Amino acid sequence: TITLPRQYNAADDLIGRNLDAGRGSKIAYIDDLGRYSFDELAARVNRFANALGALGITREQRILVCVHDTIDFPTVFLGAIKAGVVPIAVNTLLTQSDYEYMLGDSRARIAVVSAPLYDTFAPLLGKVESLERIVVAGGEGADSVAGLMANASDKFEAVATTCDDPCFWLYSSGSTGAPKGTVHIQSSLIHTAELYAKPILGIREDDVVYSAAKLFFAYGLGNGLTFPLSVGATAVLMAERPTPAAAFKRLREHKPTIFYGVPTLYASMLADADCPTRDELAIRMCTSAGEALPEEIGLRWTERFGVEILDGIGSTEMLHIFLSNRPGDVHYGTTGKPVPGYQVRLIDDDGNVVEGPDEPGELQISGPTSAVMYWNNREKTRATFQGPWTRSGDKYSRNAEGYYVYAGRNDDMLKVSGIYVSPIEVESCLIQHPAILEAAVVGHEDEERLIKPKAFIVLKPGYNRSEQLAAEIKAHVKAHLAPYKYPRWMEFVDELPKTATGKIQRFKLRALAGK
Ligand code: 3SK
Repeated sequence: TITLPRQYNAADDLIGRNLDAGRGSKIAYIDDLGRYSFDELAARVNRFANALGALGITREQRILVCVHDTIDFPTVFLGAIKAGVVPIAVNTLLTQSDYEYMLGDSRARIAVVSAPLYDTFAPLLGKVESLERIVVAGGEGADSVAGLMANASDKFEAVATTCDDPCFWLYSSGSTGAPKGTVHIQSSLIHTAELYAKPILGIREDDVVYSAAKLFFAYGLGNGLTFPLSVGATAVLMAERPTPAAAFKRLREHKPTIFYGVPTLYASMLADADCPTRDELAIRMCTSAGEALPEEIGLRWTERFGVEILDGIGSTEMLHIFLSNRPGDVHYGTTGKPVPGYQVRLIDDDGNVVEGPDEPGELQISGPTSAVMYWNNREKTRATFQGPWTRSGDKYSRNAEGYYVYAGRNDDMLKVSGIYVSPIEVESCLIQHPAILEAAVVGHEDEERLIKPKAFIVLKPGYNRSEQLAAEIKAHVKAHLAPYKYPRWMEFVDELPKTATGKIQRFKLRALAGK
């Protein structure tokens, strides 16, 4: 690991190192509306830090950041950190009630939200006690990011935080209970670059990077913010949904050299008729995380583009990737080996360390980027952060050659396109539909061997099974939960398999579902 000075401000470091290296006029970011040099980024960050001061937001207070991938994201996120204010980056795809919970839990004083999300947040002003103001990113006027920055100075002395001070939060979800505010400290960001991005990915100043995973995810935050800033590379930001067409456009137009994706996107890009040829692109390295990359997708990608995908695993709690394949040593179908600087171990059901090959155990990680706690949640903090070890909830085995192989979750959580989905949350939504008596949701593999939710439904008497009813039920879930959570398949059954005490036997449903 690296040694940081006691007084350390992550935003000051990530911006300042580029100015000190004479890269002020080099392009730091390209978004859908423009190109921004490191000098411009530094000025924006300082203006936003000053604007927070003008709003009376002070050190250690929190702001919620629900912002699409545009220049406003690094501006707001780093501006807050530079001011010692703690930004909480949240998923832009969630529902009003999700945001209401997060605002109440965090007691964020302001929410900075992209213009298209304003209507979702507006009713929460006056409803969530701590929320004083909504600031619009990408808008105009007094309550926009641009408006607040217009009269603010572009000079700002970084707040003298220590390397152990709170820096930012991300919300992490579990199979039960509310999402947990995962508190990261100032030293964590740069450690992810020093341990993973530089030595494993080999990121360099002359790289142009493009992450299909958004900045509000821990994976995207490293990919599109920490890593490029750590070496002075250029990052391409894209506000829209990461469809194959949107990704092809950026890959063709900006010729990134590093592409960070997730398995679902790699699969759909390969299946798309407009998939570029090798000569159209400049990618030299690709990464995958979020869910295990099926071997077949990795092989097909490498065959088409002549470039390896480094499959790895990280977590919101560990901030970025701690187990990864290496360039020139990619074993598709495995998640590779531990990233130096992290220790991993597998723990069996009796609490013993698994020594032998091919034996499953829970993956636990120790390393300098671990979050320090879940905010306001002692019970779950104690269950996850155990001394130097952080429990992942993932089951893994290690093969005879030392490569780690994913073996499912310890809980019932599903990873859908790289995002956690709680089957229990989907079930609770399903049973609010008037036709449904009981519901159970499990993971089911699609034709690309990627997991999506499948629902088993028992209808109330008087309702008939039909395609139309299935479509209505899917629409009901999409309307009430973040849309990626809806069950892609629906099977009507007479009853659900249960234990003598009435607990749903998900393993039986998983077998029925085909995985
Ligand atoms: O999903 C992952 O594997 C991941 C990777 C990097 C950072 C965060 C996460 C959750």
